[in-house]
Amino acid sequence: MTPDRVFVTLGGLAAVAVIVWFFWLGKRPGVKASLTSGGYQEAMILVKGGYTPDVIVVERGKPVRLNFVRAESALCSEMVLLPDFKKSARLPEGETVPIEFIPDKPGEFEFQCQMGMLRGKLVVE
Ligand SMILES: [Cu+2]
Repeated sequence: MTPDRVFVTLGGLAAVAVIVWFFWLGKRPGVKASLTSGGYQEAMILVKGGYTPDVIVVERGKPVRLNFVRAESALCSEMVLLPDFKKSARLPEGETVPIEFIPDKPGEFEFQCQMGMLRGKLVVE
């Protein structure tokens, strides 16, 4: 291997390491739900090839309203499930579908499509 090949190889490895760190290991801070006049902690979640944002932070004990907006027709995202809160909803394309519940225990709870391919997380503090 010539020195420039070694350099390119190391550069490539470094890039892979950064990508792995960013996507799998890096701690994403999440988006804090905003408190609205009705006393709900609300967040808008875009459903399109995934959930955006995919980490929502809320406070324990206060009612939460997650507004899912599905902007695609892919079957995969037709339903959203929050198994820990026994909630699920069908998401018609283009409509805003609120899911309301009270997070009564701290922790991290996943929400997902019915096949578990799209995933997001609710962090209760
Ligand atoms: Cu799916």
